[in-house]
Amino acid sequence: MQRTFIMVKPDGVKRKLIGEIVSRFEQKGFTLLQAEFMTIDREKAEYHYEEHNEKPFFGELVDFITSAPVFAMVWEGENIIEVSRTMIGKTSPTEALPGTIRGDFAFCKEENVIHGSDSLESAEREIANFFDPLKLRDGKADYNQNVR
Ligand code: RTP
Ligand code: MG
Repeated sequence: MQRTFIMVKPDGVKRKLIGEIVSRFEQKGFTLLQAEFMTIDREKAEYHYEEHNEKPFFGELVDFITSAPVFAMVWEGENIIEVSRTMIGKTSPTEALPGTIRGDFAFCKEENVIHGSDSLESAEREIANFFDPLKLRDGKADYNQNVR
């Protein structure tokens, strides 16, 4: 069982896509462990996107993600890191396929609705950046309701 960090970005919150996104993850059988609206400070945002800190778009990326509240979540499920990246779709709207979240809702690369961790290491690191891992809900009680 894996955990991952999923975040509805400021554009997704403004466009009222939280319900749609939570619904897709629930329908897939994944379990929500933690969720919170938060306005990210620059320090947390720069740490979150640290791998991009040399890129020309880094400043604008941090400006955008700190510009308005995000809806941050921790989800759990089998192979959820890889599966959630598939559900989210490619970074650019010109490549994100219909049926993926970005394919269905995003129309620009800089504001693409949702973030999902891309590896076990980044999931652990990102969850710890935004939540106290010791306070995560135990989702076990939900699992017998999953359709498999
Ligand atoms: P994310 O981390 O937000 O889930 O997105 P991702 O893995 O699909 O893409 P990543 O390569 O990690 O890039 C992080 C975010 O930076 C913005 N970006 N802008 N202007 C550009 O060329 C450019 N390239 C990337 C995107 O908003 C991307 O989601
Ligand atoms: Mg990324």
